[in-house]
Amino acid sequence: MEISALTRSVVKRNHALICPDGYINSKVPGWDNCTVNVLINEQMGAHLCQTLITAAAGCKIKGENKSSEIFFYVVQGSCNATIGKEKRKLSKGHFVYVPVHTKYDFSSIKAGTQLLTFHKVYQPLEGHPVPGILFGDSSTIPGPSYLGDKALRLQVLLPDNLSFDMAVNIFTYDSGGHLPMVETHIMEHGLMYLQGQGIYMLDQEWYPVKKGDTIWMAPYCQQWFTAMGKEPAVYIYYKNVNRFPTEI
Ligand code: UGY
Ligand code: MN
Repeated sequence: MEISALTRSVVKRNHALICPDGYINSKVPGWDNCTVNVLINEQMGAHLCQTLITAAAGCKIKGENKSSEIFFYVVQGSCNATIGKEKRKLSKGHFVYVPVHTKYDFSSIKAGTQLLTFHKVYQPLEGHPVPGILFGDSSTIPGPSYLGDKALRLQVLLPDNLSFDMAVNIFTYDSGGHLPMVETHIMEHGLMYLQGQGIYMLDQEWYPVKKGDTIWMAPYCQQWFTAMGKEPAVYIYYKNVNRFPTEI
C-alpha cells in the first residue's frame, strides 16, 4: 500500500527535487485544455521557470514573449508549432527556442503530448544580436564523450555563442557512469530526467532520482550524480551562461 504522507520531493534553500506524485495543476492564460505543472520558478528563489505541459484533447498553447525567452522540448507526443512566421511539425525529441519579443502558437497537439519549457528573462549583450528562432531535433545532435569519459555523453542543443544567455543540454550516463567531480559553480540549473535512474548529491545530501523527476540547483549548490539500473540515465538541463558575473 502507498503511504500518502511520504514523498521523495524536497524544497530547500538552494535546491529542490520535485517528483510527479506531488503535482498540483496550474492554470496559465493562453495555455488551454492541458495540465500545467510549474516545477521551478522565482517563488523558490530561482532565476528561471520550468514547466511541464500535458495536453488533453483540444489543447492550444499560445502566447507572446515580452521580456523572456522560452525553450520548448517535446518529451512525448506531437504537435504543430507556429513561431513568429515559421511553421513546423514537432514530435518526441524535437525542440524550439522562442526568442524574446516573439509569438508562439502550438496547435494540433495530440492528447497526452508533454512539452517541457525553460523560461528566462533575456539579458541582451551589446554588440551581439538577439538570437533568432531555432528549431532542432535532439536525435540528430552529436553526443561526444564528456571530459574524455566514454560512459558520459553531452549533447549541446543551442549554439555556443554570446547572443545566447541560456544553454540547454542533454546528458546521458551509462549505468555506473558518474560526474568526474563534485561541481561547485555560479551557474544555476533546472533539469528533468527523461530516462533511467541514479543518485544525485545536492549540497551534501543524497537523493535517489528517476525518470520524470525535476531538480533545481541554485548557484553554488554542490552537485554530483551517478547512474544506476539497467539502462542509461538521461536528463535535459538548463544553465545560464555567457553574461558578466556581477554589475559592470
Ligand atoms: O554543465 C554542467 O554544469 C553539468 N555538468 N552539471 C550537471 O550535470 N549537474
Ligand atoms: Mn553543473
